[in-house]
Amino acid sequence: MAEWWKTGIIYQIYPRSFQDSDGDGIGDLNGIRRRLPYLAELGVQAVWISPIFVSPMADFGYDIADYTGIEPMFGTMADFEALVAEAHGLGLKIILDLVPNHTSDQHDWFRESRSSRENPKRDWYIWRDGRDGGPPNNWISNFGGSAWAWDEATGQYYYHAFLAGQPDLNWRNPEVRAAMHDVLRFWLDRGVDGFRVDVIWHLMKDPDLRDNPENPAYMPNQPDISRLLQEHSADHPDVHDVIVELRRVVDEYDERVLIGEIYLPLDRLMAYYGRDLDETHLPFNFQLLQTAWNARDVARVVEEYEAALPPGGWPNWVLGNHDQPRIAARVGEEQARVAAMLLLTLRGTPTMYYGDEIGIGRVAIPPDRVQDPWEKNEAGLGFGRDPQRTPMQWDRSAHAGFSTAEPWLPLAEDWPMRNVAALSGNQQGILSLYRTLVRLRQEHPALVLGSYEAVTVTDQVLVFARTAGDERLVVALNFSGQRQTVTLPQAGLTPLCSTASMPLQPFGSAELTLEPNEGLILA
Ligand code: TEU
Repeated sequence: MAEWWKTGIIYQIYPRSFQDSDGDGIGDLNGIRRRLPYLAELGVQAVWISPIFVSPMADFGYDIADYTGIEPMFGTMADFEALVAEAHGLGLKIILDLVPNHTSDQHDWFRESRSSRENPKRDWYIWRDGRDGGPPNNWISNFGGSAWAWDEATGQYYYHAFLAGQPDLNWRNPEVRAAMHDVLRFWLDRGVDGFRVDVIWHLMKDPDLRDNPENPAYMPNQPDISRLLQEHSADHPDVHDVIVELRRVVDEYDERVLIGEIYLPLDRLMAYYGRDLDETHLPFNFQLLQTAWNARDVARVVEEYEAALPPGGWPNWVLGNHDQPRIAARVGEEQARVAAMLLLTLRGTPTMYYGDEIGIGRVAIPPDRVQDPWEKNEAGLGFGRDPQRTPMQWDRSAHAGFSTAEPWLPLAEDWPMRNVAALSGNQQGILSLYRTLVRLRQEHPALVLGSYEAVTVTDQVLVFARTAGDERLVVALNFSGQRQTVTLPQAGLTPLCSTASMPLQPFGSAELTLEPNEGLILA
């Protein structure tokens, strides 16, 4: 039997936006508990929950003030333990979001570190003297501006790859590594099934803090961070040693998974499987988020990714997360269905993002409701991540059944029609399509464990085959709004599922006509 993280689907929850249980307009753990049966019925295997630890919420939980405490806004440790127990009872795994690159500036470690230059925790963070009256080097924060904050009291700068309220830990200090290993064990002891590790490629930086080079391809409409190539501030060769150590901790326990969040080109990404597959089990593959949405580019990305995988490295695919525009906002409602079919039929573990299964699309955030600190720092440039973080839409009751209070972010306008209850009764709806696709994965091992082989690629259509033993399934995806005809590898195939809103049409020949925006699975 293959490992659960190879055969199953991962479902990401942004906890502030999934389900509120206490009427403060912000989702919480007891809300997630209430919706576990929905997730089990949807057929996903694991739930990855964005950070739920004590946090001042400057970056909505990605700024942690206590790694082993539950944020009171989300609930209590008892609520968390109940969540894990109930999830396990339903056959669902729980993956936590570990943010080891930086803490909150409210973390006790940082309070101590900044209290004096002599403090034993001074070296837990990256402190430096300034250079020529300015910061120690030219590094830029991911949210814009210098990545160095001046600390008046001790007369030095500290480094923050993200907000000033998110100081980077010094992973070259063995005490930091040991402390973080204890954090992992704390949660693994409580039955957690794995971690998604935030910005794992950032953990080690150039020890000499050399200036980053200019990015020759920088365009003024890009974020400030893109002015420089992150040559010395991230993806340092030494990072692999610390990931091997993290993996060893995870491997002290049975059947756990280590997932890395990594935004890097393919060749660099693959190094995060580890030389002996001893780093992350799944280095997140964001290729589909970064490629143009057309048959040729998607086919090329799949081909290149498959070719780049190290021997034994298990593939994975991501179609959305809390940082990236939603798939339906990007490619439109019709192509979002094709994308769903692609995600669930490619070779590799799929990660779904909450709300994509009901096709949440573009949500306009009025200026007075902006929450994302990045949008506040670099306003009006369209980098804001709030549109992909709006509340889940459950039913027609007030606030879409998400909360009894006004939610922290607005709901998508079409929520009265686009919600789980309404779509559950609609055979043609996107939720039914997702359910069918998940069921087909469960019924057809070829879709999970089979090989991938591109069959036909045109400007508009991608046809590929998934083969395991004597089972062979063919997937044909029309990326265009026009009807397309392609020749299949053989005649006499039977359609199993179509994204088009019409009954399956049996056909006998090898000539296949796809309706506009139609994806088809055939056996
Ligand atoms: O994101 C990492 C990251 O690189 C982001 O800057 C990402 O590129 C950006 O949001 C646009 O896609 C992770 C978390 O997922 C994000 O929510 C956090 O803000 C960030 O780390 C800091 O912890």
